[in-house]
Amino acid sequence: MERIDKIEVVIADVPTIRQHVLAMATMTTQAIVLVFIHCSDGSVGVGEATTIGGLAYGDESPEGAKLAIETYFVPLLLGRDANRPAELMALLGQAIVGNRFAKCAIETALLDALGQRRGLALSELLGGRRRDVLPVAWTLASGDTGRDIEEGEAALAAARHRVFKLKIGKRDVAADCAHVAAIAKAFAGRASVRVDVNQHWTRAQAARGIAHLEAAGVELVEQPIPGSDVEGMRILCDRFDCAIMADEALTGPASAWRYAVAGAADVLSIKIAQSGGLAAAARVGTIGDAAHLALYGGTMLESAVGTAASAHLFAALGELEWGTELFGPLLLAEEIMEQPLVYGDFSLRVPDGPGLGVRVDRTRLRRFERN
Ligand code: MUC
Ligand code: MG
Repeated sequence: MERIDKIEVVIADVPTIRQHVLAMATMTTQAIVLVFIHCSDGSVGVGEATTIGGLAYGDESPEGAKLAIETYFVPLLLGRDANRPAELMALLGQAIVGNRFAKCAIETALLDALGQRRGLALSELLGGRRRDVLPVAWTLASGDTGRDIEEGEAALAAARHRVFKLKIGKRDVAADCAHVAAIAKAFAGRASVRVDVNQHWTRAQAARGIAHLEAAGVELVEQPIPGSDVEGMRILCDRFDCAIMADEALTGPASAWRYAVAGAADVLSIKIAQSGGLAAAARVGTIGDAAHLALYGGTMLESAVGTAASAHLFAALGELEWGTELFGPLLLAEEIMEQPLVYGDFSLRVPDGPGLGVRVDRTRLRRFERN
């Protein structure tokens, strides 16, 4: 048996290519949280617990995830059989409530090491690939309409992205809708436009805003109102033709089931960390499938580690009708991997090679590590 010998948690503040303006936070750096699991055969698996905007997005912060892993996860895991990720995740599930991002990082690192040991890509461990490339949307969120249009034009010209997600909810509804309408007009017939309100509207604001957005040609509205308002989401799904997507609402299989039963989403955004890990995220997908909901591959703006892990899962899932937004590494101004992920032809190539198929460059990472 290969034992778990050591677990390291690193937080690295990596600058973004421009300010990223979301309803709940403006990012100029991303706090990347990486977990390295060292095994007795010399293999090292890596996973990611990155979130957005400290505690502004969800209830786990980078610092909290590091503290939780070092204080509570490590004593449960040291010396255990590294070849049994599912058993170890069950152990963590019994001993530790919540902490989904931390759990995801541990599970990813264990699967990465197992894949390296067995010579299998993570997607093979997760059931096998149905696809080798994934369509990738880009988020226009510079905070300026003209700049967003320029950025979208460049992405189209480079054949990088032809689906744009606009982040709204920070300004008043009329200003946000005017911003979206201007961008939708600029790209009409060339790219599609979606919005993400990140829970910032009330029911009344959503009713008003979505009517405007539909008229502007927006095809999908992500989490317009708080995820806790299941009934409000159901009303919006019934009322509007454009697709309504659940994101923050989905904190694992139980929440997906609740949403499916209530008819409170047309589309589920599957996120590995928000779900509590890769296996839990796969179950969110299964529930969506069973309820005839459409699926989408979401991101928490992770580095190539979490992005590759997500890509392996999304390559193995059923139909992803709305594609993915696995662009996290492209938002980072600095490379921290030995080799970058490969983007092109409006897609991300799912990495080949054992495990995650990507390796962190520890020398590059060190420049951004917190002490
Ligand atoms: C979210 O809420 O979907 C995804 C893209 C982006 O810019 O932020 C994330 C989080
Ligand atoms: Mg979202």
